[in-house]
Amino acid sequence: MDTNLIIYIAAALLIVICAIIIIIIKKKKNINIEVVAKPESLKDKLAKTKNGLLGKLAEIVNLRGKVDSELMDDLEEMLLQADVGVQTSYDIIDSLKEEIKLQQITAATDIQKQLEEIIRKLLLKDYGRETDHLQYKNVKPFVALFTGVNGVGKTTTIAKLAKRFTKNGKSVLMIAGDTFRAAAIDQLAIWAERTGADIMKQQEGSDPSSVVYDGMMKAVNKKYDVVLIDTAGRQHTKVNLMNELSKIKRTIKKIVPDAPHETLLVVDATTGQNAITQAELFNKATELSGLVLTKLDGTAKGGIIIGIKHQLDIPVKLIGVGETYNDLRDFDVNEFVEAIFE
Ligand SMILES: Nc1nc2c(ncn2[C@@H]2O[C@H](COP(=O)(O)OP(=O)(O)O)[C@@H](O)[C@H]2O)c(=O)[nH]1
Ligand SMILES: [Mg+2]
Repeated sequence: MDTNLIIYIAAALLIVICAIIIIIIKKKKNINIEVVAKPESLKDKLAKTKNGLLGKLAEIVNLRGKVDSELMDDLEEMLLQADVGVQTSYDIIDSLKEEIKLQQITAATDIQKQLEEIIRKLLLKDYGRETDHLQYKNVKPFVALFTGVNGVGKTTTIAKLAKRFTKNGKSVLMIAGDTFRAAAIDQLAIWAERTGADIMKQQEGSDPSSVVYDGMMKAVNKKYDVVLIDTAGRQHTKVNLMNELSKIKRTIKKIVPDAPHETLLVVDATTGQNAITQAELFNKATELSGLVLTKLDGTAKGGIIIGIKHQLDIPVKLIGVGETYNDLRDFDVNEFVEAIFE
């Protein structure tokens, strides 16, 4: 055969093979692309709280013009309305007065930067430089127990968290410990399917500790990375709540002695100071390791974050700022302060 012809055929074959390889790579890439909406910035999500604080601040500063006791009273009222909490608001105003004296500030317009720094310092003092994220490193299975009253966002938070873990290649088992209503079990099962997690469930009305036991056994035997336990929100009395939560915890510990690694109370930020009351009640019933503050997107009461650790000494670990998977964020002091003040 003519050597030229052989070269032509070889070149043509090479082009065809390259084209096939490119098509295969492109197809694979397409499959792997996950369609996730671009996360909105925290600033957008916290717009209502920001307006409640900064919008109000601008009004007050314009009205008063100079630094005096009336300005201070207005600022304290503003913090209280944003649900910062009585003691924390008082402490912030106290620090502000000191700063004003120290730096000899006379114009009300210079207050904003001072207030921002005081709140940042207060939060950094409460939280340390490191943010208090979930303690899931170096433990397997990582076990997180979710508690909280009805409708605060426990099941949704579990779904968002499950998605975060499965996206990173971790195996997740959800346990349907809310056996109070059949709908609660079904809701969790749907989320498990959507997020690529597995679920352990029993029928409505069964003992929560029994399903927790089965789930924990499965998690250990099948070597799951993460276990997320849902619980019922409705409890008739404090005594019931206390008994049920301690029984669930004892059951978990029978199988994994150092678990649960996180006992999280989910609270709805829109309920303001009521969230603090719930945290106090639950913390008495069972030792909490952290809080999840949900629905911060829909409220001007986001100032509650500023006061909560100060008042209760329980850190906010996660914040919920909407209903999509992207809307569960680790709580970060600097990111929060910047979202509110800039
Ligand atoms: N806007 C908003 N809605 C949320 C958030 N978290 C939960 N929800 C909604 O709150 C409602 C109750 O949530 P669910 O998880 O069923 O509460 P549970 O009873 O504590 O399990 C649902 O409609 C959720 O979509 C959040 O961070 N922002
Ligand atoms: Mg639920």
